[in-house]
Amino acid sequence: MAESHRKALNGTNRETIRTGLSEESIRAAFLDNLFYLQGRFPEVATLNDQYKALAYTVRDRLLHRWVATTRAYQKANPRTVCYLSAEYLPGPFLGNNLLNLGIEEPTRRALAGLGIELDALLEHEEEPGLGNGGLGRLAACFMDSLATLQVPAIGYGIRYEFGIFDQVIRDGGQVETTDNWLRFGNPWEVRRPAIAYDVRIGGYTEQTTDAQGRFGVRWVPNEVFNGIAVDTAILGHGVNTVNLLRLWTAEAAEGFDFHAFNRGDYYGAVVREVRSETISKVLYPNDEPEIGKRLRLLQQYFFVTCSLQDMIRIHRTTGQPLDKFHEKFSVQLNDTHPAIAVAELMRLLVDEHQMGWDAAWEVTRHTFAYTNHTLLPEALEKWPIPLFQNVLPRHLEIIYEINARFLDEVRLRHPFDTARVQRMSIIDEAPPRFVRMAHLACVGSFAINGVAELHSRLLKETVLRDFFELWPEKFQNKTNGVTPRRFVMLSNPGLSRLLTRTLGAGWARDPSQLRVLERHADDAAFQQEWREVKRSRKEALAARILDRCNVSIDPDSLFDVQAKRIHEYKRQHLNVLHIVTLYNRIKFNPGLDITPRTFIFGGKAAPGYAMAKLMIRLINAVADVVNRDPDVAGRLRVVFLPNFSVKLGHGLYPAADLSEQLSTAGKEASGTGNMKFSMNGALTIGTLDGANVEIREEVGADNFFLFGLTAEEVVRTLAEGYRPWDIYNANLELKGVIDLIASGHFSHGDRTVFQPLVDHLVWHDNYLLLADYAGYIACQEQAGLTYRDSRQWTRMSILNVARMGKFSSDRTIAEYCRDIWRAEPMAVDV
Ligand code: GL9
Repeated sequence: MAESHRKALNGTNRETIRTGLSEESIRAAFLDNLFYLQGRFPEVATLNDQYKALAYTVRDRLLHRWVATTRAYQKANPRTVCYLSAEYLPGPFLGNNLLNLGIEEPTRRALAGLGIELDALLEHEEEPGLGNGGLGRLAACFMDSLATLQVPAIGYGIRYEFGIFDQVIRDGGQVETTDNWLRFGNPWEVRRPAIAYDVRIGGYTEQTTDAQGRFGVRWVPNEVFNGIAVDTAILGHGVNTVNLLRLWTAEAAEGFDFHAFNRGDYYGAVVREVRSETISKVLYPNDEPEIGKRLRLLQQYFFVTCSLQDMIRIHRTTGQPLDKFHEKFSVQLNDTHPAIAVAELMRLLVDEHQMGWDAAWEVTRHTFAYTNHTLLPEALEKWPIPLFQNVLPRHLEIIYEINARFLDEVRLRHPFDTARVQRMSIIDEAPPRFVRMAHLACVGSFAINGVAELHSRLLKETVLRDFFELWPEKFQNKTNGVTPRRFVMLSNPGLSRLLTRTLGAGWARDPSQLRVLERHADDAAFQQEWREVKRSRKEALAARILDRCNVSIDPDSLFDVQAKRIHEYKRQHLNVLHIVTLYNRIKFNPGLDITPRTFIFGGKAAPGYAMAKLMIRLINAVADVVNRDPDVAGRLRVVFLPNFSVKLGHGLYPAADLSEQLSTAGKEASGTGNMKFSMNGALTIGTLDGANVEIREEVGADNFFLFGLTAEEVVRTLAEGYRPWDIYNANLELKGVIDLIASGHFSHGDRTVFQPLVDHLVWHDNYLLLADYAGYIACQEQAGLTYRDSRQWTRMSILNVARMGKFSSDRTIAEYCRDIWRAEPMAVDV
């Protein structure tokens, strides 16, 4: 591609500077951008100036493909996937775009010629933290795979001015600071002031009659503001396809309320502007929905209406009537956050475009598909009716109408089953009454999916059971995946080189080719190379940890890593119970011969989630004592790596030996970190939960450390009257561990600090840590012993990588395209 591209443009200097892929063009472009876009010359340029000059240089090369893609789409008018997501966690763009363009090496040389190190610029980039965790990162992996598979797609979302908070660890606890990611500007985005839509809020509705005497409804809002498109180019790997990530930013409608200004109310006019701009100001940092947060509902409606209005505008440019809208677009709802889209599309079609209700409903229910990402009942979004009515009065009317028709269908199918009608209603009638967003999404969608086999099965058996009984044909599974470009090629260049040398370059686009590695699993020379790659990543991580946390760790020790949001169901505290178990064993038996381990944690806690914050405190407290204790030195180290992010993940996944996937079975919908670790040759210790089940199936039971109750056993144990107190008293080692934490040993003698956590464990323990404790400890012992047999461990590590092909997000996206979106790839020429 690069060659033909160069030939086609073998012309003026200007084209070369904007599009050329050679070292010389890149260097010339870099200097040009430094000068004309920053007003800088090399001698005075700061690191940030250099970073931006390079980013613009790369962006020019994307723009060129972007325009070609847009042209091709306009001409062919293909079916287009629209992914609606309140969160995206794309990670740093520079390295990924260099990789996908295939120009990392010439760029490195171009900069070296100027005395600049590419790695320093890569390190400098601040990532957009526009998501909380797995759900937002999944959306970003999907955007990568859609472009790589050359599927026409638009990702719609919110351009939060402040993303997920920055986490600082102060005195052992989490402190949140604001993430001012736009401080130095964002070179990847292109603002499109001409693509702007009205967003109405509040007010009331009234009946209208038109000239022909037809009734209609007019929504008289009490506030109107604008959503402006801010676009980012998403380039596929090794192709010319550039899809659009279109994020909306809020502005006051006329920029300024001249009416108020003329009345002399300057302050009021400015305040209105300030208020509208708060809509896209900040990401809600919870991984569970916020009940009753008005601003959150505003955000959801804001990006949904802008996105749907944008789709309608695009559809109209094709000359097709609106009753063909669903043939042009397939719209995926990433969880219930955008579920208001079902009512909003009805409103746009019926109220704004004068379509009849039945015709509009046909379009709507053929447009949307819904992905559920969680089984936790407390995480199912619902909005109190008074709030909903206040913000979206017209939508509430529409939802009542959708619901009335839907419940008629339920009654027809199940006459006299009023309990079922109540359970299924979009409205929860328990005062103050709520709108159940998952029900709205199910009723308005033609397909509903979970994100791993187990999760999809449990959805049908539990939270969405009634819907499954009504519409079994709507239900599907789409097991999550992650992009091997970012999470192997970009994060782990050493492993990538070894894989390419052994298998050829095809594995990143077709990871089934990794299977060939199985042949090398016992090859001593290959094993040696494999270990050297891992070793170098461990050294790099050790250097980073020394720098950031001032803790020195031994790259020969087993790197035992747990990186994910901090949550009771993910059970980071089970990991801590293991650490303290080992600590106690060494204290009681100082000569104990155990496999030296470094425990590494990363993850943020929701700012209002006290128990999760206490878990962070516990990890840091244990780290503090363990790392200082000469008795355990050389055998145990504990590190909490602050402010986990996509970027930190790049350094973490490749360095891990053991991946901790400890969620209580039935609670983790899928997990995606589990995939990133295993693809980089870490072995998993985990429960039969989420995608762990399928990972184990793929890599083989012999290459996976399994422990814990199954989802069914979890339900049964709780139903039979679980008594953690009995387990605590029956297991002396466990009792010793919990008592030590309770005694204040890790809290300078203060027995109160961890009391809530300890009490919860021994009296309630609804995530069944104590039930799984003994099995976990035994399994960890097995893992520790296996690690000592480095041939065996390496063999298992190679087999993990060889058999992880299924978990490429390309496979996931191909399945969505085939089974849900009916979307086809379309090649783009430049
Ligand atoms: C999540 C699930 O909890 C994960 O198990 C799943 O892998 C991802 C992606 O499907 O979605 N749902 C959810 O709300 N979050 C998930 O990670 N939370 C965050 O994104 C913080």
